[in-house]
Amino acid sequence: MKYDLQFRFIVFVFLFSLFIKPILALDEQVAATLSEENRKERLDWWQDARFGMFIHWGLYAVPAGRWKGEHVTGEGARRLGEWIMWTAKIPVAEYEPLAKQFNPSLYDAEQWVKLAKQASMKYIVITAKHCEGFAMYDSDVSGYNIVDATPFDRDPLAELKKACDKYGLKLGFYYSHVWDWHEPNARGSDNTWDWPDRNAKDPNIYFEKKAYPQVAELLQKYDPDIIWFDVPTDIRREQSERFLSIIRKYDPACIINDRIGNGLGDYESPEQYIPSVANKDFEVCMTLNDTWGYKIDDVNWKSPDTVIRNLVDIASKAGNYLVNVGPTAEGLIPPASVRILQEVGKWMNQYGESIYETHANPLGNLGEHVRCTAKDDKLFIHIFDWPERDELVLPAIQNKIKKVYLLADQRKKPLSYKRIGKSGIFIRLDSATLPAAALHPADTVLVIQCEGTPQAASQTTLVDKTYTITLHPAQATIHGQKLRYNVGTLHGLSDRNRLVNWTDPNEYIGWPIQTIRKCHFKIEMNYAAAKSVNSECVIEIDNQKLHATVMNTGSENRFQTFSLGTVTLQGGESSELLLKPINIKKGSLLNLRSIKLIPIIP
Ligand code: H79
Repeated sequence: MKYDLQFRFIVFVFLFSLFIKPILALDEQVAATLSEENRKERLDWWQDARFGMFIHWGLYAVPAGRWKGEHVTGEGARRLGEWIMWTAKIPVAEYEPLAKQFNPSLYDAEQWVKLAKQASMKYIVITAKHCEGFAMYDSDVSGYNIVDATPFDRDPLAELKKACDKYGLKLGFYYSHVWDWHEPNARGSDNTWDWPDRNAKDPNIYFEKKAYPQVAELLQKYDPDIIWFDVPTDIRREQSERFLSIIRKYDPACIINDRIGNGLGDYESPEQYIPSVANKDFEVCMTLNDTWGYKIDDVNWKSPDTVIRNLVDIASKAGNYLVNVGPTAEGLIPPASVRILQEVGKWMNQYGESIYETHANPLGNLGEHVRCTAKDDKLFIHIFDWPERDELVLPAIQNKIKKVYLLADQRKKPLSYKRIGKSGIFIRLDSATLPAAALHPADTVLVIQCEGTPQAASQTTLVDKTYTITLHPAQATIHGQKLRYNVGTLHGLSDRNRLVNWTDPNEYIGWPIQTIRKCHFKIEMNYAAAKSVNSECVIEIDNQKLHATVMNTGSENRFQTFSLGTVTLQGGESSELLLKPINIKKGSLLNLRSIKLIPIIP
C-alpha cells in the first residue's frame, strides 16, 4: 500500500512536470503575448503596410565585396557582400581595423526615410548587427560598434529613429542573434578560421555576454517596432524564449519574425522567393541586385517592373514585401536602387489603393497573367500581361456588379462586361471597351466594384485558352490517407510547400476545373524525385490519359519542370484533372510543386 502510494506520487510528479515545464519557462505575462489574439493585435499596422525597406549596412560596406584587390564571390551565401568575412575567411585581427576606415559622413537619415516614403514604403528594417558582429549603434555592451570604434562620431540608428518618427514610418532592427563571426563562443555558421575547435565553444557565454544584453539595449534605447532575427540554426528552445522574454517584457507590441527560432515568431519570412500559396502571415525579403550588403561589382539590378509585379503578387496573397538597399561606406544608397524605388513609387502613387490595406485574392486560382487584391466592395484586377485576344476571362463572383473601371481613369468611365457561361459564373470583359494596350508595362489595374464584399461563385478553377494556369497541390482534393501537403519554409531560406509522402499507389489527387469553351493545352509538371526514378504515373482528364515516367531530379529537394504532352478540353463541362500513380518503385512517387496548363494558340 505504502509503495503503491509512493509509486502513484512519483508518476503524478512525473506527469505533472511534463505539463508544467513548457509553461514555467516563460512567465505568464510573456506567455500571454503568444496568444493568437495578441499576435493579431500586434500585427495590425503591419498587415496594412504591405511594403517596407530593408537596409543592410555594416563594416562590410568598406571592402564592398573586394578583399586584397579580388572580387570575393561564389555560390549561395558566398556571393553576398555582408558575408565577405566568412567567404574570404578574414581573421578578426584583419577585419576589425575596417572600423577605422568607416566614416559615412554623407549619411543623412532623413534622405533615406524620404526615399522610402517616395517609394510608398510604410516601414524600415535596418541591420543593428549582422553576422560580422559589429553593432551599428551606440552599444554599451560591446565597444565593437560604430560610435566607439570608428571616426564617425554619430549614432545612425538614433538618427534613423528620429527621422522615421518625423515622417511617420515604423522602424525595426535586424539582429543576427545566433551567428557572430567576431565572437569565439558563437556557433551556427561560426568563425572556424580564428577558432577551429567547435567543441570548445560555449554559445551561452556569447548569448549572455553579448546577444541578450544587446537586444535588451536596442529595446530600451530605440523602442523598435520589429526585431528581425536571422537564421536560427543552433538555438535551443530556452534560448529563443530568452530573446522573446527580453523583447516582450519591454514592449509586448514589438513584432518578431519567425527566425527567433522554435516557433515563437509572429510571421514567416521567406527570403528571395515568393511562396506559391500563403499559409500564414508572411513577409518576403528580397534584394534589388544579388547582394544585401553593398558590393561594387554587383550590377545585376532588377527592373522596376519586376519589383512592382512582386509587390502585387505578394499583396494578392496578403503578404508584405521588404525590399533591400545596401548603402555605401560613405552613407549613400546606390543610385541604381534609388532609381528603381522612385519608379515603383510613381506606380504606387497611381495604384497604391490596390495594395495598401487590401486582402488576399478571394477569387481562387487565376491565370498567370492576372493577380487580384480586394478591399471593401472592390476587387482590383491586376493585369500583368495584356491578353492576346483582348479578352479577359475571370471566374465569377456571387455579388451584383455595380461598375467596372480602370483604376488610372480619374473619371471612372464604366467599362462594359458580360456574365457568361451556363450558370452565369463567368465574367468576360467586352474587348471593345478595353484599352488596346496596357496602360503600364508592369501592371494595369481594373476595378470591379460590387454590392457587398466580393465572394467567389465557385471553388472550381476556371481554365481558359487565353491564359496559362498553375494548379497547386494546396488547392487539390487529396484522395488518400498518407499523401499530404506540406507547408512552410525552412528558416525562410527554402520553400517547403509541396505534396509529399506518396508511398501508396492507390492514393491520388485531383483538381476540380471548368472550361467555358473548347481549348488545347500543353501540360507541364514541376516535381522533385530521386529514389522513385522510373516509377510511372498518369494524368487523366476528360477521358484522356497522359502517361509519365518519373525522372531523376538529383534530389528530393531539387525541383524541375517536365513536359507531359497535350490535352483537349471540350468546354462547358465541369471535370476533374487527376494525377494518379501507376506504380511506385521506391519511397515516395514524387514531391509535387505544381501542374501547369499552357494554352496552345492555334
Ligand atoms: O541578411 C541577409 C543574408 O545575409 C542572410 N539573410 C538575409 C536577410 C542570410 N543568411 N543566410 N543566408 C543568407 C544564406 C545561408 C546559407 C546557409 Fe550555409 C546554408 C547557411 C547554412 C547553410 C553556407 C553554407 C553558409 C553556411 C553553410
